[in-house]
Amino acid sequence: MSRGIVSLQAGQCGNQIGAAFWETISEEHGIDYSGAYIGESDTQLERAGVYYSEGSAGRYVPRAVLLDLEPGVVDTIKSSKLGGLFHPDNFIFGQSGAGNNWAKGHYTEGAELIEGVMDVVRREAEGCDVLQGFQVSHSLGGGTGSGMGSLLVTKIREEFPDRMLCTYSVMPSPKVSDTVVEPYNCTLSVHQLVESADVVFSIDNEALYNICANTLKTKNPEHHDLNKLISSVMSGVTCSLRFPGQLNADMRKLAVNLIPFPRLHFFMVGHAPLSGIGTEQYKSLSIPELTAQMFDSRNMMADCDPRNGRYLTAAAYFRGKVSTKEVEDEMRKVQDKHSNHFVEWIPNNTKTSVCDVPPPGHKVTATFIGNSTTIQDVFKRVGTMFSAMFKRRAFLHWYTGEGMDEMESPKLKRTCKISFPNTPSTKKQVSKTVDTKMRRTPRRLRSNQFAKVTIPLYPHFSVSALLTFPLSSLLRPATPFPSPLSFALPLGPSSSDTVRKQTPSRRQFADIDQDSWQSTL
Ligand SMILES: Nc1nc2c(ncn2[C@@H]2O[C@H](COP(=O)(O)OP(=O)(O)OP(=O)(O)O)[C@@H](O)[C@H]2O)c(=O)[nH]1
Ligand SMILES: [Mg+2]
Repeated sequence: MSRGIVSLQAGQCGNQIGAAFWETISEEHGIDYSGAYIGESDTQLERAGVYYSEGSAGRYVPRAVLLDLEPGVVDTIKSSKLGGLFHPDNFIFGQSGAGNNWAKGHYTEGAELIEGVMDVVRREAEGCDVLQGFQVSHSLGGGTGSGMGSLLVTKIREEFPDRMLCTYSVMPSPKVSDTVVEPYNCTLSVHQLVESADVVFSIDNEALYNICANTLKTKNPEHHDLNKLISSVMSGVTCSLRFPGQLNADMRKLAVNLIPFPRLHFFMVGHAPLSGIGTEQYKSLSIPELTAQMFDSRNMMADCDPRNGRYLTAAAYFRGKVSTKEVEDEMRKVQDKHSNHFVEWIPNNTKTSVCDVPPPGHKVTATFIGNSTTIQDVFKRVGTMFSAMFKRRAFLHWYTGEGMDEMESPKLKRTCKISFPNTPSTKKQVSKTVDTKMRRTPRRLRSNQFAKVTIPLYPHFSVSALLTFPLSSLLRPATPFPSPLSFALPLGPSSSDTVRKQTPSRRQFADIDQDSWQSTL
């Protein structure tokens, strides 16, 4: 009897990383593009039921739901070699798109499509012998994956409150995308994920880009290159659900062991080995080497350095024929050597899992999951860009046009939600809650609804780094909402600065980031 997982992929990014994931695991389970089993080992099928349902004539069908608000990407997957693998009824798409607007994905266009999606989700969930949970892949920067993806997460949470819900959420980076409203979309989504998801694997496009460019020496990395990294992590994280092993973990065990407080469930992930083209054979793949690589900040798929904070908890998933004892000894050694990077108030805070089956083409690999206080650096990066625009109310009309109130909020309050027992000096605050009044559209949605923008705040061990988001800018806009005239002649000290702020570019993001970051400090 399999403990099934239903996989959902929303928007362009979600569908593209979802497709890469299914391609990777189908190869691992010996399932070809028509759903037929062509493998050679019983272990490939033993737990295939976790991700695949069995169709007629022994056909394996991914328990996947593919959704988007525009047909393009879903059509591309349908007509690709992988297209025949999926159930034709599980492709759900709209026509209009969300146009990078979270509000369209969450409240208007997405809300119209969501019931159709939930019908398919229910059918897939009922088809499992025992439902273990859900995984959602999406980006936080666009309109569909972030807006509709987070709506989906909320709906699933309502309908299946006791099932595990984890997301693979791609954080935006100006290095990969030049969509200016991404910080808004990302912030609004994170707020939903704090409340509704059990586990969020925070995959940062900035870090993926750096890995491709610096470690793998890929010239001009593209989505395809980033997605290969993501799919290897997704495959690593899920391997012990999919294959029998010596030391096993499931979604709930992972969550129980890694999440000391419910809102602190944003994990950074890493993978080893990562080697540049043609250099693999020069590297030793011993357990110590793999472990060292796995903990290396350059292998982390979040653009932050774990040495600047502390791990609350961590997990390592080894794949291949390795000795459990050697792995555990090595993990203990790392922990002893770098004890100052692990909080001391959670004894034995690393979890190890060993799965015998390596990914094709490798003898041994390792995937790392860390619940580190430094994940706040990623939020901080997005938050800095958010507040730079928000204080000028830039682009807000796109959101208010969909019925959201412009996040004006004179009486925002900060709430300390969790207190950390026995935490060193800075235990006083770990979360901030900002109540933000947002009125939905009276046409299609409830009016006068209140939503909270709630951002997790990780306990950090230097007082200056307590801020996760520079939310102060969200609390009270620095300038009044600009009039049409001031839009035409925007605010700003010099005319060149004005022009620069009117036409945001990648370069400008970098400037804004640095300036505001310095002023935050
Ligand atoms: N890693 C990765 N990131 C992607 C990919 N496609 C898009 N992105 C990122 O996702 C963000 C844009 O979101 P999309 O997924 O394209 O948007 P969407 O969810 O389809 O929403 P709309 O198109 O706005 O309706 C940007 O930050 C992109 O850099 C991909 O294949 N891989
Ligand atoms: Mg799209």
